[in-house]
Amino acid sequence: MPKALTALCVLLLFLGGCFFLGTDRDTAFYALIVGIDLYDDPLISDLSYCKADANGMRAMLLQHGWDDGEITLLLDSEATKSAILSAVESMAQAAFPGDYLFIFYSGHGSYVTDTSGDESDGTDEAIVPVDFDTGDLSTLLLDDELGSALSGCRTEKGVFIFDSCNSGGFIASFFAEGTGARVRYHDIGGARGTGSNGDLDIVNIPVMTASGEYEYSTEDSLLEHGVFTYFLLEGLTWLSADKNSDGHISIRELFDYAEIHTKYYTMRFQNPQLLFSRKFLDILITR
Ligand SMILES: [Ca+2]
Ligand SMILES: [Ca+2]
Ligand SMILES: [Ca+2]
Ligand SMILES: [Ca+2]
Repeated sequence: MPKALTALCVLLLFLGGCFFLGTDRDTAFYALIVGIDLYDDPLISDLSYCKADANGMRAMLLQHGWDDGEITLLLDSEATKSAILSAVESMAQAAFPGDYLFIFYSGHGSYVTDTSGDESDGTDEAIVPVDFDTGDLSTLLLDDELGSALSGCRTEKGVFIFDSCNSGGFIASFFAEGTGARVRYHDIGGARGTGSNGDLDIVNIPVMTASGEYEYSTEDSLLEHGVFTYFLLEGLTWLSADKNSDGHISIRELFDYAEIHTKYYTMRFQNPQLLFSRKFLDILITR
């Protein structure tokens, strides 16, 4: 089913910089992994595989050399708006230049009318924390708020991954400026889709989203995961995404692998998006 709310829709997955350069002993690693299946508000449909996504991503980090102490895991009732924001702020403040930040979110996503004027399409995209109250839209976690939590962050290394509906709106519209053609890459400081508004490019850390700005992100009972996350995990587990066969998986390799499989599996219902900084596109995801 789509990870969507009624008028609002969400599937969001922050899956980020998994693994990193093993040769840099001084690099500190910070991961935040969030998965929400069971929502407090009875008006919100529960999801089935977001915790599986989060647990799968945690296992993948551990397999690739992360230490448990480097990973903050928030599942279901733990994943309140304040807990998520505080974890993001803590990571952003603790990281020194060159440190690695990994954020992964799987859960509902949504959008609401933009009241701050930062969105050319008039809607802010959001993730839906477990304590979201359908009677109070301020309990959503807006892309603006995530951007603020990252402000002052001193590192540009890592990756953020969102497996949630409308998550492409954290980056930009997937329609190219001028031609209107669909795009999948958005270059910080270069060519990108329309509607880019600086929500998450406040730092230069790459962002992967499971779907475009106006799309659902889906989970699947055969895969027992969000579709995009399933293919991310597959690409990492068997190093299937290692296109140049160097034994490591770069952000570009991982995105390309999950993107093409997600598009085929969903018959182009879902079009993943990547925001990248050219100088960091080939940062390794595997340590
Ligand atoms: Ca928007
Ligand atoms: Ca915004
Ligand atoms: Ca936005
Ligand atoms: Ca490679």
